[in-house]
Amino acid sequence: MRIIAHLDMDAFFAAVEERDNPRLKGLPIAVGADPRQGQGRGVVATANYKARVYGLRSALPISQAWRLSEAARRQAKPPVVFLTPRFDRYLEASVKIVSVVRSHVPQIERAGLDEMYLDLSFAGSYESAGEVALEIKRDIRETERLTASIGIGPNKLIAKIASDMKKPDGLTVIREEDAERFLEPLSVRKIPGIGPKTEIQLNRMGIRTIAQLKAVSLGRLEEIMGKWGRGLYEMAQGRDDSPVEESGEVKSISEQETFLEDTLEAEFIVTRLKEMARHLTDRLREEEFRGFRTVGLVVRFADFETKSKSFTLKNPIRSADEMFAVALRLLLPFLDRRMNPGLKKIRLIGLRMEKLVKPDDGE
Ligand code: TTP
Ligand code: MG
Repeated sequence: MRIIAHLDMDAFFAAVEERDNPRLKGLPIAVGADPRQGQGRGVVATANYKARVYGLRSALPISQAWRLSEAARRQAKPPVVFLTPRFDRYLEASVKIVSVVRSHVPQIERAGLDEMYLDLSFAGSYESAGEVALEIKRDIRETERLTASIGIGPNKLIAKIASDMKKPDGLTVIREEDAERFLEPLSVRKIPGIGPKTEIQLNRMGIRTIAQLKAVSLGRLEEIMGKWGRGLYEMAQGRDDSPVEESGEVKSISEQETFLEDTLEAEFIVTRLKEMARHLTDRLREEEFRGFRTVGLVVRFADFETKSKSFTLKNPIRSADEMFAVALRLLLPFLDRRMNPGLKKIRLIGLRMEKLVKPDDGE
């Protein structure tokens, strides 16, 4: 019998900020782009639970977040404290949380900066697994002063959905025999991989809940979803055999920046690119990779048209300078008519490292 847990930190970036700065205690907080009195661009990375009461959430445009905060202020409620992200702090916290969890569980799989899967099969029963989860939660609270929510189930799918049920600071245990009934009333959107577009597509066919999805035949799902149909069919029944495995945990590391103003000023953009390369290679070292072989660049123009390019090298890149050199070659055509015939201004650039090389990978 497998017993799997999914652990996800609560309002992660905001929680780290609140912990690090006692003056923020109890206030609504949003971490993300600078709101600039409502003129800011970019989005909210995350909001703490106090700010979520005002309607703030991840990916909300920062200008809207500002308006929600101002509306609260007019009702004599505390306005939102807006903070810019400090990724190095979140990464540091993430590394520590992983080591706390490892001291309780031998087999874990990191699934992001603030989430991971744990194989708790060794506990032998759902009761014992629940106790292990409570110990882990307590340990994280005591050593890191942060709260996590944990879901437990017969596989990664159920565990992942369960961890989201009682946020923040929750623990939800779904036994194998209860898994199908647990899923049935939930929105199809709860299934990892079903995003807004697929949700709309399914809704149009009258499929809103997982129970309704379950009633669709495999053949029909394959017709609608193509290759993904089978996976979806399995998940609708609550089945997921994928193992908790460490390998390939982090596939890429990326960063993006929305400029304060759309611009085509080469010197400015190149300087930002250089800074991002430096920052990314720092993260590479902190994540203990030896290097990477693919550089990816995303350019979003003022009209939101978005282009991406990547370049893969034979030998791993290790330094910021090497990364910058490759990134610059990818960027330059977007600054002139080669890849930007209308000479449109640029709104955002993103830089990504892929094909990450681990210390134990042979060359
Ligand atoms: P999540 O776990 O999705 O969100 P959260 O931890 O802030 O809140 P919850 O309690 O609901 O789990 O993401 C983890 C971190 O990743 C989050 O703190 C900020 C970052 N993030 C973004 O930068 N942009 C996004 O759109 C999302 C969803 C998250
Ligand atoms: Mg989280």
